[in-house]
Amino acid sequence: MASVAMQTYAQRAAKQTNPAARALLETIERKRTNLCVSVDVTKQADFLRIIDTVGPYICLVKTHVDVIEDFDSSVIDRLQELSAKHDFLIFEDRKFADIGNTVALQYSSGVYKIASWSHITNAHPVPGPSIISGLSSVGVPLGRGLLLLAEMSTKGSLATGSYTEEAVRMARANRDFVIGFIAQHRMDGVGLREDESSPDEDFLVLTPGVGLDAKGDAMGQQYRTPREVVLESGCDVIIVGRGVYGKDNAADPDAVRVQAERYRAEGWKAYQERVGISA
Ligand code: S5P
Repeated sequence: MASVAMQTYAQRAAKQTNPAARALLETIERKRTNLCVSVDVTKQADFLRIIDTVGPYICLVKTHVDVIEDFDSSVIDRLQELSAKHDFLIFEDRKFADIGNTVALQYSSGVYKIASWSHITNAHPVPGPSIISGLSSVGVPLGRGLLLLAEMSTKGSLATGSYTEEAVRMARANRDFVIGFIAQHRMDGVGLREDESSPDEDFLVLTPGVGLDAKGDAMGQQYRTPREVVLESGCDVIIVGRGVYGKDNAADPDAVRVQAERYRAEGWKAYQERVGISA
């Protein structure tokens, strides 16, 4: 069998046992898009309008639900309607980072009840494996998936070297719930000790810090192109925020649609080149 990076999304979907990972890969294949749009805006009307506009071009929407100032539970109902209408999954970018007991409460309860609507969420590995036990006690019965932040896109990130390797080891030990990573590169075989043989593993790599027109922002963000991310670094999903909806939250839907189509096309072309499918 070819290395994971050379396999198609459909081939990889068939081997996934976690329901969220399988659904994401199947959606990517069905819609021919590896674009995830990150919708970081503060008004629910802007949030829902942008998602309705980009919906046809994405496999996944990434949310920071706690930045919505006028949040109420109807936002979640509308988000779920849009997810069904446009056939995409939902990823709340919560970046959990506490002890198991606390993260289980933050994931299941509070104002947002993230586990009840978000197919995928993520966590920093910094507390060690107990963060996965806490989150999986809530997420596994619901068929959810977890991504570990193995690397970050920001200048001066501390998530490098042995920290990244330990994150991959933690994921390997929790294959039922950890479906992959937020990272800048493929993680196949990372962190294997000399006496360990290379396992047959397929972790998804979702990658933020993607932009076609800028190299970064004024607060340490760094951008690479879809081609660098998918073709050169072997990542599976490109996560794009401001590159799609701009700095102006009220951006004209036509302009947002054009950018979503553009990132979708670039991401898909890079994938086709990677696996050797002619366009
Ligand atoms: O390393 C990271 C991890 C994440 S999840 N770097 C990131 O930028 N992110 C998130 O991706 C960040 O929280 C934001 O929601 C999105 C990038 O947004 P953009 O507007 O810079 O594309």
